[in-house]
Amino acid sequence: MTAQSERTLVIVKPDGYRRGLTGEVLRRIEAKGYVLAELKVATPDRERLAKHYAEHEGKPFYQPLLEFMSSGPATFAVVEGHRCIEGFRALAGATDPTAALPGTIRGDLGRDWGEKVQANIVHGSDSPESAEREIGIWFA
Ligand code: DAT
Ligand code: MG
Repeated sequence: MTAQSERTLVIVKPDGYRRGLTGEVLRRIEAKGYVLAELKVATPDRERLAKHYAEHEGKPFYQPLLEFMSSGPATFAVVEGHRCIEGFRALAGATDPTAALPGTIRGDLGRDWGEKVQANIVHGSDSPESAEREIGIWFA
């Protein structure tokens, strides 16, 4: 990692993996000019998901979120590049895939399936502190 660089954790969630959208998401990350530093496929376990989503504990969508996230394989990537945290969040689009703008991953590829949780294809860290914390959870 260069001095100018930054790292973020990207997850192609189980809905994205099941729909065969992993390649499309990774393509957009690379087309933007970011680098894939680490990559793996794994089914997220409840213990690490609880750490990852600790900020949402107690919210109405928390249990459905853990249920959904542990429902099958996901792709984990450490993405690198100057301002990639903000940049990937822009590529991903708004949390609600129905409202997410066309041109974004969630806006182009996601929708509301009427479930209790937003199945919105991707996760991206929201700050340098979150990124290092989350990379530590999934790439320990
Ligand atoms: P983001 O993934 O855009 O950073 P977040 O951190 O607020 O959003 O929430 C984590 C995930 O939880 C999100 O990707 C989908 C789900 N979620 C968030 N808010 C929700 C809501 N109001 N209803 C259902 N699911 C929600
Ligand atoms: Mg978040």
